[in-house]
Amino acid sequence: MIVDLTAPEEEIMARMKQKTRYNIRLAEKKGVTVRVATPETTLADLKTFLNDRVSVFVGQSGVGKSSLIATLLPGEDLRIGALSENTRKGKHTTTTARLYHFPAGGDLIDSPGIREFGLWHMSPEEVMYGFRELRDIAGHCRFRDCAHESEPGCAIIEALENGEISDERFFSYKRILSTLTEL
Ligand SMILES: Nc1nc2c(ncn2[C@@H]2O[C@H](COP(=O)(O)OP(=O)(O)OP(=O)(O)O)[C@@H](O)[C@H]2O)c(=O)[nH]1
Ligand SMILES: [Mg+2]
Ligand SMILES: [Zn+2]
Repeated sequence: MIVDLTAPEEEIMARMKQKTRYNIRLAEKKGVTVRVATPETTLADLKTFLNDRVSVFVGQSGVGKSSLIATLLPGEDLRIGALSENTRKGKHTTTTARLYHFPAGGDLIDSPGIREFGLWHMSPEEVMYGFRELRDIAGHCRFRDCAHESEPGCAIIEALENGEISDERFFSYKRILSTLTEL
């Protein structure tokens, strides 16, 4: 069950990466039923669907997976997270998957939100690789493991000060790096 209570189903499907759609078809071939929960989905629909089977809620951080489970299972104490003030996205409140039992039958797994760009497995070096002009300049930093923060002999900081690289690109790089270390 894909949970995204922010948009209609067609829009959610259209927003998905091709690889995600491919994986969904693969899962369906193996007998997994994939459904999308949207603002139109009623609690009654949901209860009927979840009854007598093992389900897992997946969806971006902050779409309300844990909130839905808290509504379905009022006795359970789930962590619900506020959205980030800046991005209006979730802050990866649920960090591990957990299975809940319905008294009337059926199990439901709450899972940590998937990261929007699927970058969580990347190292800082791999992120830097995507920023060609930064990558070339970083090769000239004095220290090989330079974090380009305030190290002496940092070629990136020098290039920023000279205007050789744009602040925008550098901050974009920094922002992606910070999402990798959120957890
Ligand atoms: N307005 C509104 N806010 C909601 C709804 N569902 C959840 N929220 C809010 O959205 C925020 C995130 O909810 P969570 O349930 O923690 O989201 P999640 O999908 O479990 O997020 P992760 O655990 O980070 O993957 C909280 O501030 C909730 O109060 C909803 O239907 N409407
Ligand atoms: Mg959660
Ligand atoms: Zn540097």
